[in-house]
Amino acid sequence: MLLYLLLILTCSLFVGEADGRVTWNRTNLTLGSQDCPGGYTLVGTKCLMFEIFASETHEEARYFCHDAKGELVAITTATDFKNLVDYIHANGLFGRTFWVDGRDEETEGVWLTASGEVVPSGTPFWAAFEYHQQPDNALGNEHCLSIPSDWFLYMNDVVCSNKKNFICEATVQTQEEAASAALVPFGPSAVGGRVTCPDLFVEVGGLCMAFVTWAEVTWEDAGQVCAGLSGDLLAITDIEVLRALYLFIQTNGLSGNTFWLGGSDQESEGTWVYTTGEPVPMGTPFWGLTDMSAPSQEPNGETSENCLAIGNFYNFRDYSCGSVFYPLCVYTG
Ligand SMILES: [Ca+2]
Ligand SMILES: [Ca+2]
Ligand SMILES: [Ca+2]
Repeated sequence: MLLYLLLILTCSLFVGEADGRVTWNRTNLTLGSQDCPGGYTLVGTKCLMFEIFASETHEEARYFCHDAKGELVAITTATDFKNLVDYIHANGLFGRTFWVDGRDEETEGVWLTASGEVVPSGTPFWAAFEYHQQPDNALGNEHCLSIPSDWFLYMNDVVCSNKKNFICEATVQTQEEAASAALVPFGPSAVGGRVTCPDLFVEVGGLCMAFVTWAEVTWEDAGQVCAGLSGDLLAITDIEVLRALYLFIQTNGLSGNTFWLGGSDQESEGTWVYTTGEPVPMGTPFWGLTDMSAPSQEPNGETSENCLAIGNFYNFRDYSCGSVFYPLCVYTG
């Protein structure tokens, strides 16, 4: 693909030199940041088409996308997911349920895209209530992947013969996508090589974190504990850091613990800020869901819950600041 782009680039420069009157330039000929095939819109690094007037089964939706020289959109990184959710909100598309690429009909519980890529499991992708996370194959034959607005666009497995709106992704790569694919492994830790952390801290998502599982304390005291370690309560602003943290917790025997983060709305109800002064990102894919029978999204505690913690499935939830959890510190030096 890179070679192809280089070829196009070379050709366009050649055209420019060969004929001064030619008004083409590189942006006309390559898939630049504004350029997607007809009908497609650039969302993050992907060219997407939102089918809001068609309602099809998962299979029919797939054929529709093929006809449009695409495939159902594959969500394989937390950043892709966040870009998609943000775009849906920003463009008045919220309120629908969309099919996206992913099925587990070959092997129950093994979620693959049409091209055979693994659909990531867990947080921050799949809908998580307090004690339950999708996929659940609830009807016994839920083998297709959807992002329903009534579950705040978190992933859910549903019956493939349902009819839904859907999102296609152009199968040609954008320049940005080709560039980001070249940056392997993905994520903050890939930038600038390995991070060296002081004692008690471990590198997660490019940050030095301490999981203080020897002190179960209030939010206020958790901040003091972190200060004592030359740190601060962790502020998560990048969804890739939440993903890296989730994977670290799952693979290092830390699941089941609840940790304080540095977010609070104590100063002004509903305005969530970290102790670092940065705003706490709101909505999907950061904050968890409550009450599967009538879903709503955290934060939900109004003035009785003003402090941010992560437990169970490790999406954001507000708790009473007087609850006792473990501090999750980030090294500030
Ligand atoms: Ca389900
Ligand atoms: Ca509150
Ligand atoms: Ca809450």
